[in-house]
Amino acid sequence: MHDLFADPAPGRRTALGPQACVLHGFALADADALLAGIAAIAAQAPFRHLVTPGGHVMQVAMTNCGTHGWCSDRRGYRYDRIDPQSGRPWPPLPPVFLQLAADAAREAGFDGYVPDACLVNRYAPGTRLSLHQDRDEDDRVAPIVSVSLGLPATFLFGGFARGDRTVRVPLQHGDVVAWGGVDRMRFHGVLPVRPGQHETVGAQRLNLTFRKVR
Ligand code: MD3
Ligand code: FE
Repeated sequence: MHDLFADPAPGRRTALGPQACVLHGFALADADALLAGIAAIAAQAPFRHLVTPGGHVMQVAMTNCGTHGWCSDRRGYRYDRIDPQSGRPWPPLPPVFLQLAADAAREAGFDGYVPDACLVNRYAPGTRLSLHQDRDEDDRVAPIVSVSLGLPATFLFGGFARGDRTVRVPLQHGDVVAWGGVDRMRFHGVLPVRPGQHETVGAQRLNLTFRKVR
């Protein structure tokens, strides 16, 4: 594995594949509004550690907004309109979330992007996300747009088989990644988040992933 790039300036972009790119700093101007949105969502649908079908508790804490939320339990992975913890619908996508996702998707070459789900991931220091594909969405071509906030992290950008080589992609507060089309089904993961303090977000990394589920 090698580092794809060191620390590019906001406004730059890095191509990861034909239809995958990093938009460095694209969310910086909206970061505070996004953080306020996350706090409001978490007040309605608190972060929780889901159990995998194999019975493991996930290190990443998760919640959702939008018409569909990603859920996992002993029965499997799925999207559900109802938060199983509260019995109520997930909070709606805040307008600033929808606008940022559409703007980033357009910048990355995907016009008219209207996601119906946003999975919110929270990483404490030491937390990792193992290599996986996102395959629970009906639409496997529409882009997924991801926004990184708080502590930096290193993404693993892989191929179409689990054993394919991976490239390390450093991501920091305000970076946006969009990947769709031919790159949509790549394996990916996150290395353990290193301990630290972010000046506005504190000792955690937050990640929004926008998806088109239905
Ligand atoms: C896709 N989240 O929630 S998203 C997930 O940072 C998830 O929380 C991660 O994977 C997170 O399902 C990563 C950004 C990302 C980065 C590189 C990729 C997605 C990628 C490379 C290939 C495909
Ligand atoms: Fe994923």
